[in-house]
Amino acid sequence: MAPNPSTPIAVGDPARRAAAGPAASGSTGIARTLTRRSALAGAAALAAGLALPGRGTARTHAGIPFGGAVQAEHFDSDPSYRQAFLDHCDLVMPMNELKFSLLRPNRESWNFEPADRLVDFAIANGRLCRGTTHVWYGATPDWITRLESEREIAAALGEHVERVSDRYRGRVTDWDVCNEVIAHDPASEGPLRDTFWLRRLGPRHIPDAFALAARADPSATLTLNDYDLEFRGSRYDLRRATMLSIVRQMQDRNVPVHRVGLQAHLYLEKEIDVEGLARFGAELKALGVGLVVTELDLIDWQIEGGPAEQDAAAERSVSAFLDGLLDAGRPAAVVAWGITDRYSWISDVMPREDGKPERPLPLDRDYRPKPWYETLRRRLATA
Ligand code: 9MR
Repeated sequence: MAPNPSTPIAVGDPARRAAAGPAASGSTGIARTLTRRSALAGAAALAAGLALPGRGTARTHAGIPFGGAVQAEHFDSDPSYRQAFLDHCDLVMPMNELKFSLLRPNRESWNFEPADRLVDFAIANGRLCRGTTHVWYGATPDWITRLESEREIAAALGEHVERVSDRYRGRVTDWDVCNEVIAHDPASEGPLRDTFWLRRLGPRHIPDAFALAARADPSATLTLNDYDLEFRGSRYDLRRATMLSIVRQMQDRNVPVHRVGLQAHLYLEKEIDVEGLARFGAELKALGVGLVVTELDLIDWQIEGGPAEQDAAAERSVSAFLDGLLDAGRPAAVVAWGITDRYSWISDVMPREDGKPERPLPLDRDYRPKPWYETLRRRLATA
């Protein structure tokens, strides 16, 4: 498809919907479609503050909630790690445990236990909780890819969204319904990412998943999450334009999308497009759609020097990111993709050539706060 951002992405193409089986056509009872007006009113209410879970008392810090993504394996083995979430986070989200392939590794069995423990930890301690993710190409269970018909695949997706939303209703109040649906480079590959879901269900899998999630838990906030939405350059401009186009098309079809999630994996060698990010936030706001930062961390593999240079680059990048982010209003929360440098995907995937430790997260390996994290908390508190 041509890289023109105004090119229709055709999410939820009606002809395909009619041909595509239960979850697509609404014959499973997706009768409860929201009107555009009610979706906008809901989004405006949500912009006024995060809905709190049904029990427990969320910590009522003034300002924008700060959160961290938690991993069950470290939660069990490292008491300091567990404590760090209590010391620092208004919101705690399972990093991997709510992903499709972990919740339902095979067709016969579900594995809710690790996610339950983490969600219970958040709620019992009065923290907010958000969930990732129903549809992500990186967490598609093998058994689904072996299903033969579109109808079976759509039904399996419907069953998943319904069961998971139902189980966590009132506790996981904000879901990344779909994650990373935009092509890495929409100009040459897109605009949508070539995934199992796109190949088998077509673009309609995006609005269908949101409609299913809205029906399963009408009180949930529904987020479309993606990466590379904050830097300067034509690929990033196009990714922002593609996101806006998807949101508009979903709204035109009366499908609720309440927030856009900025993953914010910040490559420190790249320049934040402060004006571009602010404009993006303002355009979403005009559509009644808020922002939430979902996976913040700092990628310092190209930064020469040691901790002082890494932290100085981090401070510059985070400050510019916040300038753009806060310009258009208040993000619902800022969530870091972990809490301590002890545990981060970045050291596995993007290790430094000089062998020095990466410094991606708010706390260092000894749980000492970084200067950039203190800056972040100050700005969130006063925003
Ligand atoms: O950090 C996550 C890592 O622990 C998991 O093994 C991996 C696969 O589930 O996912 C990582 O998180 C990714 C997130 O879900 C989506 N955005 C990119 C993150 C880093 O790869």
